[in-house]
Amino acid sequence: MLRTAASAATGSIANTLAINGDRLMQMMTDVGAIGALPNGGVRRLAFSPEDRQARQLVQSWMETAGMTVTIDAAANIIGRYEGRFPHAPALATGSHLDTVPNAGIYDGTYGVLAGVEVARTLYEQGIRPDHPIEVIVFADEERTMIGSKAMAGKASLEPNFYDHPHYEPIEMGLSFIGGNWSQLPSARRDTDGLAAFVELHVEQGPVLEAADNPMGLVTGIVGQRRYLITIDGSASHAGTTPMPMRQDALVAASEIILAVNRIGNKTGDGYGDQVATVGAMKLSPNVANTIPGRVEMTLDIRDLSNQRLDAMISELEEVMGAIATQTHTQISLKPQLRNEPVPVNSHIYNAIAQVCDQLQLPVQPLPSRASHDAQIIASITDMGMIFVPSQDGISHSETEYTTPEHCIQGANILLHTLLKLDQHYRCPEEVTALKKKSKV
Ligand code: HGY
Ligand code: MN
Ligand code: MN
Repeated sequence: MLRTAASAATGSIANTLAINGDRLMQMMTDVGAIGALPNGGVRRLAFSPEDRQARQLVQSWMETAGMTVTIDAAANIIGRYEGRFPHAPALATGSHLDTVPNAGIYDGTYGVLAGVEVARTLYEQGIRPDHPIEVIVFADEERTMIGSKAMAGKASLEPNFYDHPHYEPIEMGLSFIGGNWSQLPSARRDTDGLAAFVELHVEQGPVLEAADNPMGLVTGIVGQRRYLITIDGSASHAGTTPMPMRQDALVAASEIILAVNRIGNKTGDGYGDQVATVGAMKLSPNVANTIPGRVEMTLDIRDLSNQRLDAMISELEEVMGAIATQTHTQISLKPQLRNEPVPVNSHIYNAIAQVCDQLQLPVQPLPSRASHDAQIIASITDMGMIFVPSQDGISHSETEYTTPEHCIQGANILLHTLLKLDQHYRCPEEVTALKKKSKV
């Protein structure tokens, strides 16, 4: 017998409905084994065979959870659990399965699998919400965010925008996991197809643990800008080239890295929350007895304020101009990614807070200093985020860890938040039906 979400969400919420915690943690272990590294970490780069394998496994679990599964042109997997009103906008959740080169098993994967477990719980309990519930696996969150950007209609349609010395062309990557570059614009969703998007994620930072491990009520997501910095000097003999005659690209790069660090550490005048990182570098020809002629390196800056991000970039451009003159090199800055800082929607924030209160879980409001697909999807629908604590605040590392208890608590918060939002957003058909009834 199918029950409506309203009937499932009434009564004392704390002891009615709960996800199957053992099954969630088993799914985490199974996906964590795909791309497992000898050091206990995981490598599941976007568009890799491991990425494809994990996606296929999750798709099979979605089908077991009574969901229909589609893949859009941006290779986003969309699992859909039908509601009572099939034409109503969907309540969506999800995250990503791709990882950084040396990752833990929680970043992204946890939010995807918790969403699948929520749908399976509703399916097994015979609960049919008013709205369809969708679980989305976004393509390539860690580098280009092309999945969520295409869904929000914000992806660059220039393939070379995604070019990077370490990765294959975007067209190949997408088709390897079921996408289709030539149809990319078709991945865009119109705003009335989604009622809300709620992402569940590990905090990846130290704040919740320092506050004795409450659940995280995310207030907003920082803005992020990522660039490829290229420095061109002149590769010449390390023995015969006098120091004053050198155009050493690595010396210029080192000066830039120290300037980035200085800007990241600025305080006063509103500064203090920003971060700035050079995380990857490739130099050539990269041999002991030749002066480096070229350096390519990444720049990643983040802050809750766009004005401060603008100011940081203009300060850095000025400094790079001076370094180029001083070192007789050419320096260029190519934008690779830009995410706007976004606040969460207050009614979703309040729904999460009410559910935590009803489940008697302590909470802590905090901004997300990591980027997430949620901040891209925020441009086409209402958005909220739930965090669970990260042990030692570590992520993007093999020592990333969140306790099973926190994982299960977070998934139950997601379950009940979606049921609460199911009541919050009225379905158009339901409103029509109610109106008709009242006319009788
Ligand atoms: O970079 C980030 O914040 C995310 O992990 N992709
Ligand atoms: Mn993530
Ligand atoms: Mn990440």
